[in-house]
Amino acid sequence: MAYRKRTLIKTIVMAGILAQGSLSETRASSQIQQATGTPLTISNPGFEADFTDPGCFSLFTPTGWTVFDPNGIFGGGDVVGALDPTGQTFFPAGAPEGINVGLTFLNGDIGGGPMGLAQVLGDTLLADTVYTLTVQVGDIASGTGPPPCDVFGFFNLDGFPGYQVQLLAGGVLLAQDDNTLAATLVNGVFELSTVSVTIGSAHPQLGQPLEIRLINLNTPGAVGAPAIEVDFDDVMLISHPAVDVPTMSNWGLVVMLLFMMTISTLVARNRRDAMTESAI
Ligand SMILES: [Ca+2]
Ligand SMILES: [Ca+2]
Repeated sequence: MAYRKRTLIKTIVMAGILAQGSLSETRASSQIQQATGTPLTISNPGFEADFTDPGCFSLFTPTGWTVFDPNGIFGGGDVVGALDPTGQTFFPAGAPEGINVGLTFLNGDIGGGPMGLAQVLGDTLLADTVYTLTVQVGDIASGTGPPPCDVFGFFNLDGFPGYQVQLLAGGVLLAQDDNTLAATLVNGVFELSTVSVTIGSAHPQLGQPLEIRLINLNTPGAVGAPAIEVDFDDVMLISHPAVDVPTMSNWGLVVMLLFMMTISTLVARNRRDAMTESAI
């Protein structure tokens, strides 16, 4: 009798260990898939394709990008370009990637609506796929650039006009970061924005080209902190096949069911043997 009880306990413990092991493996497999997803091709993702004088900015539409301008404010004091912040007060730690960052400077139509940069990719929206878009978003600090930028004098870039990082397909928004970092960003630093979306087996935009938008919300600042510029860098879009959340699913659930069935069978057998021994 004592031997049967010890066997029952050992069996239950082993089944539990197997179930836990299966769940752990499923979880680890999912983590590896997410970490080794496929990077999608983005033209000039770090704004390094165009030359900018060291410590200075240049105004142009960065290679590979277009101007996102839904309200027609582009031009005059509303411009885009690139900045090499090396050694300047704008971003004391420099660019997050390479030496340049992309800039959106809106000082002509403050409060006149958003403007920014956009890029339509060669990849199209796929079913059963997880997309993760990451972008470094910068809140530039005030300062004066070295020659040849010194002719522009001091730039008061205190404050922050807000931003959006968007992922679209066929012009339809899939997911966005709507200014979530504004609460923690301070002048002179970049922080990482992450946008993730899971596309199921059916979606109206399947097959449509993916698009990334980096938007300056152009929200008016305060006295002394006009909130003009948002900077962007190191744009990455990763995709990987959608998998079930590794909780009580797939093999983990199967093993757990077997575990429960084993317990029920052993308990029933133990009771039957006990009744038999009692009758004897
Ligand atoms: Ca860069
Ligand atoms: Ca600022």
